[in-house]
Amino acid sequence: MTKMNKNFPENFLWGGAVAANQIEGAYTEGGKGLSTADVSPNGIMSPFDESMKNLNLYHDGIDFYHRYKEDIALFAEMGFKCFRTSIAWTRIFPNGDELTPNEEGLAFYDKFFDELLSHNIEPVVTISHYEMPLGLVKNYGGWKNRKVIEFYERYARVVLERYKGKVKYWMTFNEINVVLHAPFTGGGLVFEEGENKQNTMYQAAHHLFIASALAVKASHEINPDAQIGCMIASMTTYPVTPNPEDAFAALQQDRKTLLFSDIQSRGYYPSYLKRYFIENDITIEMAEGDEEILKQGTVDYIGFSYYMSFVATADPAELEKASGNLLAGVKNPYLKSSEWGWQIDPKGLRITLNQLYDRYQKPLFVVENGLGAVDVVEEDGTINDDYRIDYLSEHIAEMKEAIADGVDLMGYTAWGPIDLVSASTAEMKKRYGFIYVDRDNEGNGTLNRFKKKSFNWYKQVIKTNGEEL
Ligand code: BGP
Repeated sequence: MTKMNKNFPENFLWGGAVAANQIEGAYTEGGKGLSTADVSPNGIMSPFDESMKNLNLYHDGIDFYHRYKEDIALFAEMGFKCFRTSIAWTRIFPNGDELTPNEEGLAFYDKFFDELLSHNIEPVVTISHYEMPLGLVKNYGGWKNRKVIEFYERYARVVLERYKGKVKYWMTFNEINVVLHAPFTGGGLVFEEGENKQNTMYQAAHHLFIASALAVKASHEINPDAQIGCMIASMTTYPVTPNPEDAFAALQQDRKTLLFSDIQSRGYYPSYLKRYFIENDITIEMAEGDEEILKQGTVDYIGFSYYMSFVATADPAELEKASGNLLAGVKNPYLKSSEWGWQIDPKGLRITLNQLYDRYQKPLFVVENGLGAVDVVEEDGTINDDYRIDYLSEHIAEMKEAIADGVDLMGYTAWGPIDLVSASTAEMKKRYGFIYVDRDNEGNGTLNRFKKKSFNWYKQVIKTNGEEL
């Protein structure tokens, strides 16, 4: 009998993932302009409240801008093979529509990527992670406006060219499908009274698709050896019962996510989406040549975040009960939830990996996964985050199973290897790190870094290439 391969490949990219706006701080230093995240990190606060109250947490981040060397040394100690971060668009083009980039911003990422490379850590870079220049929102309407494609392409070309000798792995947009769920965060969208929101969101999504495809084309021209992927927030969905009506509701809910990777991976709009547009009175304006651009700009790999799974129901009464619980949706009685109601489902990761690989036959990259929790510093200074170790080891074990299923998996970057400001709550309280950052929700603390119990655990996982979990 042939032996089953349950090992991670030799060159597997173990690491961690962050976003510039959640760690860097220094939000007006180095010529940086304001981004959407600087004024409304979770997309809920009014983006045009100039007083920007209570945003000091976001504005300071964890001061990574000044402490990156110390932090990268800790990642190196854990044995990271790669580190996923984003470039803050507003460090390069402060308002978004300038003709020439800001050299000081470019120089910062040169130093940052050089530091990673000096420790043999590959940078994995998201070109845009929830932080478009506020100038593009105020003056152009964010991704509503086709013109923004041009600005994004200019920005993407500048960074792809500048860092071509340093960065081999790119992603065009973080969680691109979030434009349909958090339209300000995902697309810089602010709606007018009476506007057909659905139409606007899908129109913005179309512009994002074209922009993404143009960045993929640019990357292939600039450095054929680099790989550039999409990045979706995976929302694998189960039917609440075996009733075919519920099964169909789950299929439809999944498609709301998968349409993004379908278009970015296959290069054309799926027929189920065309039907959805007709039934929901959605008309997308496409320019001549768009179809060709989509075809030419298909991604090299599928990146995705995975935190939880979802449940769908066809019963309007059940749906009603689930509302107000946007992220968790309908409750799954078989799963436990995090303190923030995210339903923990390691097996769901194996299912997701298999579904995506069956669908695209392209390499996959788990670029976010982790547990947001409240950590307690004991009197002796230790932080015993066994719950985090359990969460991560159970998910990594399922990745191993998926590899044995035949899935081509490139790597795994745990979300927030160092505590950072949470995207959905804009707080420090919800922590993900292997490294604790001394800062509370009120902004008190030294910002000093401490190793949690999970630090040595993850180090061992990487050292044994996933053998010891
Ligand atoms: C993803 C985002 C990240 C990150 C993560 C955890 O959706 O790409 O930016 O924040 O979720 O979410 P949160 O910080 O809300 O716990």
